[in-house]
Amino acid sequence: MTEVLTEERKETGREIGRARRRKEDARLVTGRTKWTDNIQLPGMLHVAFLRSPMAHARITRVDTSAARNRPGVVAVFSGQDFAGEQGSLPCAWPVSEDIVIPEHPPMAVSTVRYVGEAVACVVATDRYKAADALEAIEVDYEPLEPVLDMTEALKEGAPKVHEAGNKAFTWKFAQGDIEAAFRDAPVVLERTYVQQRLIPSAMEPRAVVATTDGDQYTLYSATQIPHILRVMLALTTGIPEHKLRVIAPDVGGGFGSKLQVTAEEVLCLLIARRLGRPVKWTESRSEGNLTVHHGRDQIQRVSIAAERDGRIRGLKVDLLADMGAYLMLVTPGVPLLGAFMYNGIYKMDAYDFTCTGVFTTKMPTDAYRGAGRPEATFAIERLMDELAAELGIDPIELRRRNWIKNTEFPYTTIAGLTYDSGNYEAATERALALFKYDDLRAEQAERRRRKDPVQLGIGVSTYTEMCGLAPSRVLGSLSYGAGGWEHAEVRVLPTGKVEVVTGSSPHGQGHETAWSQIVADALGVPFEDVTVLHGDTASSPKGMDTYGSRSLPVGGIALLQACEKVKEKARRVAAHLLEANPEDIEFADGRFQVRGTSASKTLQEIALATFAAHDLPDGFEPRLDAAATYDPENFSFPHGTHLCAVEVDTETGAVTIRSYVAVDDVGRVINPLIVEGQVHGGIAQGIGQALFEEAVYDGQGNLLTTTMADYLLPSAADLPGFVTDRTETPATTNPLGVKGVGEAGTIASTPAVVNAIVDALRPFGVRDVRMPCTPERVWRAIREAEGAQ
Ligand code: MCN
Repeated sequence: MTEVLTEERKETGREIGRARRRKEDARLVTGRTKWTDNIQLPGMLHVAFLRSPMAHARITRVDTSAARNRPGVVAVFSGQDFAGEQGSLPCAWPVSEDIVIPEHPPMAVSTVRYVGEAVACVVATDRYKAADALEAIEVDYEPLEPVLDMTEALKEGAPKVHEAGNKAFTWKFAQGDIEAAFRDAPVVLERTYVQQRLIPSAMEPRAVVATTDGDQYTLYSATQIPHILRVMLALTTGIPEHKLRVIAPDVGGGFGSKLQVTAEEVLCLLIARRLGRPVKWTESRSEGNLTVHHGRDQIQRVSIAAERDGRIRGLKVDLLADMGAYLMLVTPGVPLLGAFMYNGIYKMDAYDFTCTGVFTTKMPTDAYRGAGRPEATFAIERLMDELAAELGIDPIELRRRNWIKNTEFPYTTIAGLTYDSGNYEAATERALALFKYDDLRAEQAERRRRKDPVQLGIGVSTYTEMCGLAPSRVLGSLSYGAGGWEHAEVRVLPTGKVEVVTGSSPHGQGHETAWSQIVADALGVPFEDVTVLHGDTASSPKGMDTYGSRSLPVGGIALLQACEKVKEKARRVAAHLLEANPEDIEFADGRFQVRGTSASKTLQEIALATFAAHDLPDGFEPRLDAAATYDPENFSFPHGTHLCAVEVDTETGAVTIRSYVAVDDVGRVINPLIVEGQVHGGIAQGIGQALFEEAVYDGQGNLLTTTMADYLLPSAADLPGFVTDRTETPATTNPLGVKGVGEAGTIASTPAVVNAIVDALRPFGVRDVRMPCTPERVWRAIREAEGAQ
C-alpha cells in the first residue's frame, strides 16, 4: 500500500496531488486583505489595557479619575466596573473529577495572579491616546508571594495561587502490569526532561473589533475558532447566541494560540455594549509575549524498562504540567493529549501515566502547535536514543526491533489508540538513504578518533501523532466542550461556478486552495471556478474550526461527502432531462452521460436547469446545493522519520545543523506544496524549541522575554535547507485516505535535534542538554560531564 514518492513523480492531470500554488497567498502576503486591524468602522474607539506589574497581589484601590481627563479619552473601566457582567473565562476540558477550575475574570477585580493580567482599560479616540492615558490610572497593590516553581508549589505550606491550593488536578492512566514490567528488568533508565515554556509567535498579533447595533453584536477577531468562540462568548457574557455574529477575517497564523476565548474578546464586547460604539484592540508584540497563552512548560519524569536485546517492557511517565494562573479553554487537556502518545510507534507490555496540573503565578499555558504530542514524542524519542546508547545498539536498529510492523495494522497500542495504518520501515529506509546515514556515522567515528574539537552528532526521531481531532464521542469522554465533527456546504451556482462554505477556519494553512482541488476533482469543475467561504458564523454557521490538524481529515471529508450529494442530485436531474434511468448515468470529467450513448449534460447545464426549475423531476428542490457533516470513526495517525546531523563546537558550545532529512507519511496528499510548507514551518518551530526559544520569568514572576530581542525565534539564516520527502500509506478510516500534517514537523523535529546534540557529546559523558540547547548550556554540559568523570 505504501508508495515511495520520488522527485520525478508525474502530474496525474487530477487536481488532488497537484502542487498548486495557494490561491489565497497574493492577498495574504501583500496585506491587501481583511486583517482585523485593517477594519475601520465609523465612530470606532480604541482600547488599551493596563496590565498588572505584579505576579501576585491583592488590588486594594483602582482610581481611574485622572485618566478620564486625558486627551481623547472616552471611558476608563476597572475590573470592578464589569464585576457583575464579565463572567469567567471558560475552561472546556475538565479532565478529572478532582479538577479545580478557579474563577477567571477577564479583568481582575480583587487579585492579580500573573504579570500582564488586565486590571483596567482606557477607551479613547485612537490607540496612542488610549495607551498614553494608562499611566494616569492609579492602582494600589498589596503584594502576595509569587508561586513560580511547580515542585515548590506542591509542597505543604506553599503560598497559594488560589484558595483551593496549587494542585489543579491529577490524572492517571495505566495499562498492563507495570510492576511486572519493571521488576527484574535487565535495563531500567530513568530520566527527567524539561519542556521549557514557549511563546507562540504568530505573524499577526491578536486583534479584536466589537460592534453593536441595537441588540445585535458583531465580533471580529483574529481567532482560529469563530464557531466555538460564538458559543463560549454567548455562555460567558449572556449575549444571546442568535444575536452574536463572530467573524474571523483573514487570520495571520495562530499555532494554537488563537484557539482561545480571550479576556480581550469578552471585554471589547462588553465595552461596545456599554458605549454603544465600535471598539478595536490590537495587541502589541510585547503585550502578546506577556499575555498570549504560553505553550509546553512541563517536567517529565520518565523511566523505561527493557530487555538486553532492546525490547521494551514498560514505560512510566510522571508529569508535572504548569497550568499558569488559570485554566483557559483547553489548558488541562494539553498534557493529556500527550498521554496517548508516550508509547510512540512502539510495542510494549505495560504503560503507566500520571499527570499533575499545577497552578503558578504565570501566564496560563494552553495549546501550542502539537499540544502535548511534541512533549510526549520528545520523551520517548530521547529515551530510545538513550536506551540504544546504554545497550550499544544502533538507534535505528533499536527502533526497528520495537516498532509496529507494517503487517500489524490496524494495531491497538498500549495507550489504547488503534493506529489504522502506517509503514515505519518504508519512511525510515527512505530517510536513511537521503541522509546518507552510514557515511555520516563513518565521519562521526573519524572525528571522534582524531578528537576533532567540532564533533558530529546524528539524531533520530521516528514519530507518530494522533491528529484530525474528532471523533466527537472520544473527545466527549475527555471534555464537555466541543465535539469533533465538521461541516461543509457546496453550492453550485446557476452558471456552474461553485461556492464552498466550510466550517474549518484557516489561518495560514491554504484551505481555499486545497478545498478547491477536492471540489475540482469531485465535481469535474475547473479549480478556478471554486470559491471557498469561511470564518463567519452568519455565512458559515456550522463548524468546529481549525486546530489539531483536523481540517483536512475531518473538514475535507465533509466537503467530499457534500460533493457526492451534489453529484447524486445532478445525476437525478440528468436522468430526467435525458430520459434515462439514474443508474444508467455515468459521471466523468464534469459530464453526466447515458451509459453507451453520446447523450450527456454538463454540470453547468444541470446547474442552470435546476435554477430555472422549468423541468425537474417531481419533488426536486431547485438548485444543486448540498451539505454534509462528518464525524470520523478515529483519529488520524501520520508518521515519519526525521534525521538531523549537527556539528557541535566543543570549545564554544555552538551548534550548527548540518543536514536535516524529513520523510513524512501523511497518507494521500491533496497538495504536495502545501504539505511541504507545513512540514518546513513545523520543523522550524521544533528547532526553535530545541535551540532557541524559552519564556523566562525572574524570581518575582516578571517575564524577561517580552521582545523578539529576548525571545529568540529562529530565522532563515539559522536553519539549513531541509531535505523533505514522503511515503504515502493511505488512512483506512476516511475515503480520501488522508492524514493531517499541520503539526507533524513540530512534533518530529525537537527530539531529532536534541538527540543529535547528545549523540555528538556522548564520548564526553554528556547524557542530556536542557532545552533550548544554547551554546552556554552545551558548553556547561560538556564541562560538567568532564568534571564528573
Ligand atoms: N494537506 C494536504 N494533504 C494531507 C494533509 C494536509 O494537502 N495529507 C493540506 C490541507 O489541505 C491543508 C494543510 O495541509 O491545506 C493543513 O491541513 P491539516 O493537517 O488538516 O491541518 P489544519 O488545516 O487543521 O491546520 C491546523 C494545523 C495546526 S493544529 C497548527 S498548530 C498549525 C498548522 O496547522 N498552525 C499553523 N499549520 C499552520 N500553518 C500556518 N501557516 N499558520 C498556522 O498558525
